[in-house]
Amino acid sequence: MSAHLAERPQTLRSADAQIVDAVVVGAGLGGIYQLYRLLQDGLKVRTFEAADGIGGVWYWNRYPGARVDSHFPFYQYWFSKELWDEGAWSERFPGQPEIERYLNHVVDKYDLRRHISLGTRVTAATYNEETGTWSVSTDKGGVVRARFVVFNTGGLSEPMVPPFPGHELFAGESYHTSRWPKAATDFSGKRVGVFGTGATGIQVIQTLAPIVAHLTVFQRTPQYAIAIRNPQIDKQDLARMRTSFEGLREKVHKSRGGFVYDSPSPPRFEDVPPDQREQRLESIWSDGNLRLWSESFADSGVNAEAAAFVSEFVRKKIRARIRDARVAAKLVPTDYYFGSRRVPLENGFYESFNRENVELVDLREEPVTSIDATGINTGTRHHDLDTIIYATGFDAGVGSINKIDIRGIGGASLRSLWQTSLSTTVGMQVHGFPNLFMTMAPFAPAAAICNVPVCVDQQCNWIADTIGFVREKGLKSIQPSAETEAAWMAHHNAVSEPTLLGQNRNSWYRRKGPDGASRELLAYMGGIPTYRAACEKMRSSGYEGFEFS
Ligand code: NA7
Repeated sequence: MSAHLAERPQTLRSADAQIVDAVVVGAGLGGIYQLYRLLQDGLKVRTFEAADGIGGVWYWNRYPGARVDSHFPFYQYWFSKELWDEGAWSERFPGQPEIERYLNHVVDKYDLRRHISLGTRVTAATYNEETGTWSVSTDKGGVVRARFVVFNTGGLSEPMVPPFPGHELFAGESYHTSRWPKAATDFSGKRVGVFGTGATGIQVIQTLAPIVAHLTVFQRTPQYAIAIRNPQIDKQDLARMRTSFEGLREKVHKSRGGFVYDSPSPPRFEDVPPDQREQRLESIWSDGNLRLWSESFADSGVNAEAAAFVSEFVRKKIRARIRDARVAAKLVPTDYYFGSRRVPLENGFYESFNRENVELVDLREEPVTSIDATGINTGTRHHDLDTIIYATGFDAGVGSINKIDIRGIGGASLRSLWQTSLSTTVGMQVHGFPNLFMTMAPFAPAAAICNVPVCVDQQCNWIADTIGFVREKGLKSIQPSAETEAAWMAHHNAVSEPTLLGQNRNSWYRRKGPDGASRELLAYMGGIPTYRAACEKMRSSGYEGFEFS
């Protein structure tokens, strides 16, 4: 127990609550490393995880075709060379089962399981100003008291199901991709409808198209998807991976998006002669990963002319793969730039629409009017279905935290505060909520503009260092001042809003209001190096601009 927790409030009897130094909420990629790091630092930690297993999104998203879209060897932990060397990856883009196995391996290797309460959802966390501690309640009825609480609850974990009229009347099976059952599901011979053509919907559609009797795809916004190249990883690849750790770790942490490409920094659009631009994009396209998003031209994220050029390049790629020009016209985006929304990877998605058993319904032309016992009504048509799959995404950035009743100084509710004014300091703390930390939260690159294991590594380390600082100095609490938070938000808005991604209001990178209107831009677009420098400055200055008690 830490020295600070010895000063418990009079009202707390030891029989009332378990006492630890820190509570970690979530046992996904972030939570696992957060727990490991805090244990390494000598804290007593309790982790709560709502799921019955380890893995976070890699536990929940076990839908057909689920696969990571960060390429080998970048989607893994960066904290241990030994762990890195044990990596036994089989594909360049591993599937969900392989990543779930990896995360379970990490938990067992470092004997973390005994610190984790599975099947236990945190429902509330209340700060006590007098003691500088948090009381964390769970749905199992227990209360744990801790100096620090860290929400590693994931930026994309609270599913969104559209409130279509009558959806509860459907007599067949319905699934949301991120709450997929563990029991095997057999779709052969079934008439299946899929809502959503984001990264998830694309994976589901291309996987089910050859299996089902009939597939109806309900599309609202067409995507610019990149054709994936996903070869097997062989022994030589793994051997090369093992020799690359140190150099790669340094480079990846300085990179813009959490990947390192074996190529010079991209040139600006105007610096590439017009007759060489297409050739440049062809060469990047053949990589079959997300590189086209970040490396086409140095300025493609802010220069509309460059973005238009890349967009047309991808449109041509899509059109070339679809036989029916009318179907192609529906699948090709025309009203936003490539890269101004999350870019999905695909593997046969477009060819799915050349199949007799696959039908595309453009919801912009014929919106959903209702769902009934036997299927979905759009426009004047009825679609008979046995199964509806909702690949409709998440309450991004805030959903998983807002589900918990978090009360800070003076009993202020974080959920209510964020309803009117969403703000964080470097995406990891919030003024008014001392000793509370979070990863993958709004206004950091980790809000999904970065290869997650890289950004989460940096965030978990910053949080652990900050907690270490408070403990070393014998302080009770730390929180950013209101001015520090306002300054971070002003910086975020200044660097993120002017980008093409910032200007596209039709994307989950922006929080949606209760009225469906697009609100704050969640993703920090200033790049990982700038972000890391800002965090490091806070740490090395002894948390200048923070308040202590
Ligand atoms: P996304 O990318 O948020 O995609 C959700 C999809 O669902 C998208 O095509 C949406 O259309 C569609 N959607 C959402 N609501 C509706 C309604 N009401 N009607 C019809 N269609 C709807 O989530 P994913 O799970 O695919 O991917 C999330 C991230 O996980 C991904 O970016 C990777 O980082 C991994 P819209 O585009 O909003 O018109």
